[in-house]
Amino acid sequence: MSNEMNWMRRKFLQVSSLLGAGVLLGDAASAQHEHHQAPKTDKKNGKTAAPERDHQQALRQAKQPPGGNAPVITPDLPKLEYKMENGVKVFNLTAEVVECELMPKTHMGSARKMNAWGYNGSVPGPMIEVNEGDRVRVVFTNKLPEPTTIHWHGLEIPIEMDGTPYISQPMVEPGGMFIYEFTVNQNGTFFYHSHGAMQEMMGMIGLFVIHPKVPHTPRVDKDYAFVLQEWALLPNNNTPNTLAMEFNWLTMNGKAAPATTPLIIKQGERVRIRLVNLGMDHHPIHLHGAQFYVTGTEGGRIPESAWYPGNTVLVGVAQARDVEFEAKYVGDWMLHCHLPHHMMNQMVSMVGPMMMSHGSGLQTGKGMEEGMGIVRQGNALSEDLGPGFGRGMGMTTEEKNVSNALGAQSGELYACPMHPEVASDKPGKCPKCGMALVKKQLSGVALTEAEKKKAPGYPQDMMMIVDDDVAKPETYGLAPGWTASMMGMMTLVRVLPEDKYNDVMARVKAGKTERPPSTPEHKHGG
Ligand SMILES: [Cu+2]
Repeated sequence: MSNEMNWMRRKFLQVSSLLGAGVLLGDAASAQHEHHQAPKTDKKNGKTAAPERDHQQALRQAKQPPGGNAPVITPDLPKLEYKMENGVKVFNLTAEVVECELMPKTHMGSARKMNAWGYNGSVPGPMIEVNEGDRVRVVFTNKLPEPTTIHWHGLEIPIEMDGTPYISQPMVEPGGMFIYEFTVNQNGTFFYHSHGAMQEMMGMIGLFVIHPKVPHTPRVDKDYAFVLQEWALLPNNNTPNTLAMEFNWLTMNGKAAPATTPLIIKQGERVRIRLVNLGMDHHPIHLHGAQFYVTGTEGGRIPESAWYPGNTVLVGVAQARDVEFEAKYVGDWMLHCHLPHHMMNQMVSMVGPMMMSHGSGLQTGKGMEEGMGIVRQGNALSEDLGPGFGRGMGMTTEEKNVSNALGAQSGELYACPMHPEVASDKPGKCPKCGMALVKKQLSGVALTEAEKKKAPGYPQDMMMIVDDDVAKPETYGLAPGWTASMMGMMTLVRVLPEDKYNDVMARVKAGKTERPPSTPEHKHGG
């Protein structure tokens, strides 16, 4: 009994001291927050819209190299600004509901929007980038409808700052605040996240990158970071189903390919890519066209003697992996999770690739049995056993063709043996070297529709071409139809020769997107 009393008393003191340190300091910090980074809030529904992804972001970041290290570039994701106050880097972080867009509206369908939970109007949250030895203060506000905390994953900091509910701190109630403050004595790729499993699956994670005091060698020219996430979005429903065990939308920094923004690299540059995973699945991330070395984990830098080569790195749940390579070979190289279902959009059972709408909706909160795929009744083609969403969510969907690429490539292709970029649908000579063009591909119409249908499983029907709809300066010069092979947890590493690199970077700087003249203008992200 007296033990229990002691525990209660200790707990009370602990909580009240934390309240004193964190929650009650709110006013000044709150005013500063409003001034500092006011997210755009839609007064009608109280949701905060994700900030317009700025194509010049990478360039702005490049102007502020911290500690002599190459600044970290987070395509499609903002970086959290800070203010210096008496030698402390002060960040303001607000947990809130964020309406984000996995894919913009295309001519194939409406935008895929999602009501996720994130930080400062962003899912995942904005990157926090600091230097080893920094004193960091994060003024945290909770605008969610339920309590939360922030855990600093992998950081060796005092227990009071660890963000484990009740164990190290009281929950931060809706409308409440908490001040996290610590010195960072490590370096590497870390992250912050809510310490509630369901909140994590609603999107509550962000990158926390710490640069070393002395840059690692060999120095990298470009340093990128990605958060890998997965979402279960039921048809006609924009709220992630956190109970799901199967996921139909896979994102890198909050975007599903082909809406991910390609990495623009000059041939010869040394590149680091940091990958962080906090979901239900491990992701084997594969890079085309270059061998890399795994140079870091969630525990920081790996000694060079222990680096190992590869082209696929398994980024397990709650892990970080850094890979580095020299961009020797020109090309638009894919970087993607190699789980087959993670290189697709909307790929769950037979819902169908990228299908945007259905005749009838399905609410979240179906029974546990349906959600877990436990069959209760029915025959082989019943609602339970037939093609359905997830592991049999008790809902069937008629299979239908959604492709706009099937049979789109009719005719023949002729290319120059010396200049692979020269291609023509007619025989002729290369304008660059005068060599005769060689037939590379036969017509794709050799089989009749009737003949095709004899093959079991036809059509797989995975291709959708939406080049114009996702065009941005970084996609300039990609091969027509490139979006047909870009889906899910995927992006492009574009290694360009110097002249093309300069051209694309100038377009990025100018925010200039060139679309074919036939394309009707439309606003992205709207
Ligand atoms: Cu994956």
